[in-house]
Amino acid sequence: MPQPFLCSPPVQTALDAGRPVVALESTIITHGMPWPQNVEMARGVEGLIRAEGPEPATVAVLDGVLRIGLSDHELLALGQTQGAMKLSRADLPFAMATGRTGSTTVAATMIAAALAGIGTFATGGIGGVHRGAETSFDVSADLDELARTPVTVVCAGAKAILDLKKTFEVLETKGVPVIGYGVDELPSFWSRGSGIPSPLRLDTPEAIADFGRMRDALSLGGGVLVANPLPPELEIDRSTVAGWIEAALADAEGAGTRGKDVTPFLLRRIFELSGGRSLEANIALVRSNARLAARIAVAAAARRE
Ligand code: PSU
Ligand code: MN
Repeated sequence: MPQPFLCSPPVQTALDAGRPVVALESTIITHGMPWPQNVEMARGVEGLIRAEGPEPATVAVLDGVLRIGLSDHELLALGQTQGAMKLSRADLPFAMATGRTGSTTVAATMIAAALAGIGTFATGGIGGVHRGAETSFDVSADLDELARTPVTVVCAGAKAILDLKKTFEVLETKGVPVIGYGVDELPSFWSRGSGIPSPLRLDTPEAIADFGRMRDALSLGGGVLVANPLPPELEIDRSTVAGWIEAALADAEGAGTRGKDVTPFLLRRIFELSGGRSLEANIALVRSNARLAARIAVAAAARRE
């Protein structure tokens, strides 16, 4: 069996030279944001990472090939694709074996990054324990992936549509370190606070790189979650967000939304209810996470030299 993935030429060159690379997910492009803001966001984020030094590597499955790093043309095409699959650990190899096109969630992007030797990954918010999980059992595969795959994931916390307390309890049980970046309270995606204390706190990219090295030295395996609050000028008040979430959850219930469709449905509904404000905040937080991930990747590469 040949190598099951294909790196773009710039990503391959960077990896061969030992230069830093930052992985990016693509579910946010196909299922998390509307066209054309999705492609604008994806291009902007790649540019920000390059400006910090590392090479960006957006991950997706195109016609059955697991691609690590997309050309601008491919990014544009993916952003306009209707009916792309949303791929996690279970269905990534299914899409590859059957020649399908799909975007990768946090879990599947971590798998791809680890395969290619990329240690840092930026996203918006991870999946987690859904509200009502005590009856629906809806818990994102992202949490198990963080427990098993050695990649540092920079996010703005878990999406506030989830049960955040349960989400962070599960991460603690699984031994996933959760680091508040420069803050004592975890962010909740659209807002800087959540009422949940940061289990750990670090204040610089260098300190995060040092922490990663210590984990490597102990052969702990598994990932690290860095929770980076969005810029204060774009955060949305938690009580305002709470109102949109209540309404969106009621609509999802009414529409009988289940499983993989829940997260995209809620994000779309909240976008409508917020008059686009949630999208503006979402783009700002992804950009901020990309910049931080780039700096962590640079610090980690400097420590390997
Ligand atoms: N963050 C966003 N938009 C998204 C997602 C995260 O701002 O669309 C995606 C991520 O890819 C995450 C996925 O892995 O939602 C979680 O989906 P689920 O809850 O079905 O596991
Ligand atoms: Mn789910």
